[in-house]
Amino acid sequence: MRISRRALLASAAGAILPRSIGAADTADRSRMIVHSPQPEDIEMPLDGFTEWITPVDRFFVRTHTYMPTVKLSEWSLKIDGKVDRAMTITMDDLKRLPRVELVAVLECAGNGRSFYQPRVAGTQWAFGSVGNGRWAGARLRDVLQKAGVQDSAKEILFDGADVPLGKMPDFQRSITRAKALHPDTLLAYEMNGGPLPMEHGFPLRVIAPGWASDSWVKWLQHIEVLDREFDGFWMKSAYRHPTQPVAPGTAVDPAAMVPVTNLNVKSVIASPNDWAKPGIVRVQGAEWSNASPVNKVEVSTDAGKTWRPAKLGGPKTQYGWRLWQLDWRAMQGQYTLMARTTNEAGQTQPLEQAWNPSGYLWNVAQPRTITISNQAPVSDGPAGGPPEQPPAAYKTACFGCHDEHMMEQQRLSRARWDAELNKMIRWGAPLKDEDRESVLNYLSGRFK
Ligand code: HEC
Ligand SMILES: Nc1nc2c(c(=O)[nH]1)N[C@H]1C(S)=C(S)[C@@H](COP(=O)(O)O)O[C@H]1N2
Ligand SMILES: [Mo]
Repeated sequence: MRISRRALLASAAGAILPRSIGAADTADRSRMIVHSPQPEDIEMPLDGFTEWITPVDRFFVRTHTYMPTVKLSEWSLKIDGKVDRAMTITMDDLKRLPRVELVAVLECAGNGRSFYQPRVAGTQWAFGSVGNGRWAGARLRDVLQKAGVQDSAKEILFDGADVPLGKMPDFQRSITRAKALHPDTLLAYEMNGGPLPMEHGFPLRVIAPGWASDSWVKWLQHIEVLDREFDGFWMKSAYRHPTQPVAPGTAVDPAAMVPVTNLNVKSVIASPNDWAKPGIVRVQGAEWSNASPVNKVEVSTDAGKTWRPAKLGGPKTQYGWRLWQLDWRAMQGQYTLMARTTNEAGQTQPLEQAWNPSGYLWNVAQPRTITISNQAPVSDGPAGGPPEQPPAAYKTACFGCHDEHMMEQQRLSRARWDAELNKMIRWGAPLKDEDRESVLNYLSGRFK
């Protein structure tokens, strides 16, 4: 593919950051929070939680590497592995299968990562690496049945057309046989009534409703049926979380953790954000869950001492989110607002967040401080003095694949920066041993 040569060049030379790889995308960045322009990680701001279906130009984007350019005329889907008939199918073949449409929440496992203490490395999402989409496509089950899944099948492995940077492992993800054969697991070619936009996986992506979106592989071009657990990096090292409580800040052996699957029950307050005028204040937001629909949200304006049910809106669907609102008579003062959701299975948001090493599945009923006054409070400007001069080695070693957005958003201890340097060197960052100390000093001094 065209991109691989450029990616190689970028990692070898540590040179210019390619600006426009892939097709133009439809997200309106001026209304989004940009964590990294390339690879592209952009977040929906809080007001997005007032719309039932998240429009494409407001939908968050998460990419581990540069977005590929996929031309439908050159695209096909290969299905092989433990099947009776390995095959390659086209979009026309897919569209001849029954078309299924459903509304489902797409949420990154790392949504809310920036709130974890101690901080962990990764995209520093606040609330908005989540959206509610309307997806349509063929059932994965129907495609797999065409190929004939053998009895030994255990996992289904997905690979997209995106090409890794440097020596970074290719983004490949597997799901269980049971999830793959579930009638709601789709291969979607449509989003919100139009063709799947490029940045959301054109021409085809996996829809694994109720599961975190790291399983919703984009730009899908290869499905392999495996008779074992897939042992690639993005299954065995990344996207794993502990099943037992762990002490905050501790390192946990990936072998002692399980892959992230189901989403947690969760709600977000869209508004008010931090200030409102006295009077009737509309508290509103969205709530969602996994395969068990949400059916209740309670709101507290006194830091959890008392709770009142909010009014639900937005149609009820199995996997989609619902909107909610409560009109609150607010007098001058400082308040702590919370919203707490429960699903039909009786799962409810915790009041304390358990910590995990990669900052996944944040879902605490999060206290939000709000000032009720006639005048907006003056906020403090950004803290910190003028930036230090970075060592020369930093520029050559660290700007071949992405710019400083990646570093800037992190707030890490020296030990965590050290681990991050190891990861980037493994992926191909050209950092010489003798320059390591100065780069580590810079990063841990500046982004702490
Ligand atoms: C070979 C390409 C490449 C080079 C060179 C590189 N990075 Fe990265 N880096 C990446 C990619 C790709 C990501 C995004 C990974 C993802 O989204 O999962 C990333 C992400 C990051 C992140 C975000 C946290 C994370 O682990 O995803 C940090 C911090 C970072 N890089 C720091 C650095 C530093 C410091 C250097 C120089 C020592 C560097 N990078 C050099 C490819 C590179
Ligand atoms: N091929 C491919 N699929 C992918 C990814 C990726 O980097 N490459 N990122 C995954 C992750 S971690 C998330 S959160 C979602 C983001 O989907 P979106 O960009 O459509 O919002 O896509 C998933 N599918
Ligand atoms: Mo994600």
